Formats: sequence, C-alpha cells, structure tokens
Amino acid sequence: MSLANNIDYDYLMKFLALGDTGVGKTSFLYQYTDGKFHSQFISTVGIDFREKRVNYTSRGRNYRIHLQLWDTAGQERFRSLTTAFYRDAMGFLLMFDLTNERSFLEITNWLEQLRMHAYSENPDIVLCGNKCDLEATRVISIEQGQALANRYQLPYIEASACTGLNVKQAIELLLGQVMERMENSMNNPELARLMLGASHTSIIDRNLRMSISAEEVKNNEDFTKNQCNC
Ligand SMILES: Nc1nc2c(ncn2[C@@H]2O[C@H](COP(=O)(O)OP(=O)(O)O)[C@@H](O)[C@H]2O)c(=O)[nH]1
Ligand SMILES: [Mg+2]
Repeated sequence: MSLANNIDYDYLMKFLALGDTGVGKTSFLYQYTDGKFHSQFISTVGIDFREKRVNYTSRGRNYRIHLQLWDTAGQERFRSLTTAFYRDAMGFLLMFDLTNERSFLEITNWLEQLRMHAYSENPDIVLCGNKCDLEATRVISIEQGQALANRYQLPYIEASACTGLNVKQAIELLLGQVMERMENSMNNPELARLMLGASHTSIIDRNLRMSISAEEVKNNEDFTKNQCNC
C-alpha cells in the first residue's frame, strides 16, 4: 500500500526524474529513499514512484512533506512519455550522465518537452550531473554543466547515485524551490490545484495507467552495463 494513503502530512509533493535512459534516475531515487546502490540494477520495471517523508522548515514553520518521486518505467528510451506523466509534477529533477556527452546534449530537448507539458511554462527544475564518482571517464566538466544551467537559469548540482554524494542535497534543493514558490504564490491557481487536489485515488489510477506492460518490457529490454567501481 502506498505510504501516501496515511494522510498525516501537510503536503503531498510529486517530483519527476527525467533524462536519457542510463543516466542513473532509478539508482538515484533508490539511493535517496533507501540509502542503497544496486550495481546490478534493474531497468525500471513496475515501479513508477518511490516515496519518502521529509520535514521542511521555513519562516519558523515546520511542514511535513510526503514526497513522491516519480520514475519513468523505461519509457524514456522510446520518447513516449505521455503528457499525463508530466502534468501533475510540481518539480523536476533533470538528469544527465557526466560520462556521457549525448545525455548532456539531450538536456535541451528534455527541457523543451518539460516546458511544453508541465503545469507551468516555467516550473521548478534542478539540473543534475550524475555519476561524479566516475572521475576517470568524465567527459562533461563542472564548468560545462554550470554553463548549461546558467543558460536556462537552473540550479546545478553534481551527484553520485553510487556513493550517495549530493543525492539528498539535490532533492532538498528542488524541495526548497517548490516550497518557496508555493509560499510566495499562494494565489497561483495552477500550483494550488496541484498542491491541494492530489488525492491518492488519482495517484493510484495514474500509476496503473503509467505502468509499462510486462510484455513491452520483455520486448525492449536493454540493460545498461553497470559502470560503478565503488
Ligand atoms: N558509477 C556510477 N554508476 C551509476 C550511477 N548511477 C547509476 N549508475 C549505473 O548506471 C546504469 C544506469 O542506471 P539506472 O539507474 O538504471 O539509469 P536510468 O535508466 O536513468 O534509470 C546502471 O548500471 C547503474 O548501476 C552513479 O552515480 N555512478
Ligand atoms: Mg530507470
């Protein structure tokens, strides 16, 4: 049963991890919620989101947040994410692999998609360069990552789903942004709709709709080679 069914929180917040297949989205979310890295991971089968409770304090008030971190169930490799997938997310973790130039170049396309489908044209996004533990095979420098982030006015963070470095910080950065926006725009109708209208029934329905069928997974399996040395 979803943790979200237990409604002892102030806000249910849905974040979405985006980026090319293989950049480490599933590993990253798993590291965040469970504190573990599985080197033999898994293409994302059947798990559409991970959950975690966090506290957020601002202006002397403490908020209990139920974080729902949505993962793509492998569909990103077919560029077939539906509009519905983006629509309810309040924040986006946009990820590339520091050892893979193509995933970095694709960020612009992901941003385009995201802005087209998100609840706002200017949603909260954190750009994350993952796999910073692989220093020897890194092809994107911190300066390049930062320059891309500056171009789109996004915060930038480098992280490792493998060692756990900056994983929590990246999510907290995004949470801080979304909370700040919310506190500063209580009369933003779109955000208010997302914050208040999220019932767990709709989450479960959506979860079902998003699930990739076992058959589809079987036909399209291309496990990314494990590269972690840690
Ligand atoms: N060295 C290293 N490997 C990682 C890291 N994150 C993910 N990987 C590996 O990269 C591959 C793809 O990861 P996965 O989480 O499935 O990527 P996804 O397709 O974006 O969900 C897997 O073999 C992971 O073990 C990381 O931070 N460091
Ligand atoms: Mg995945």
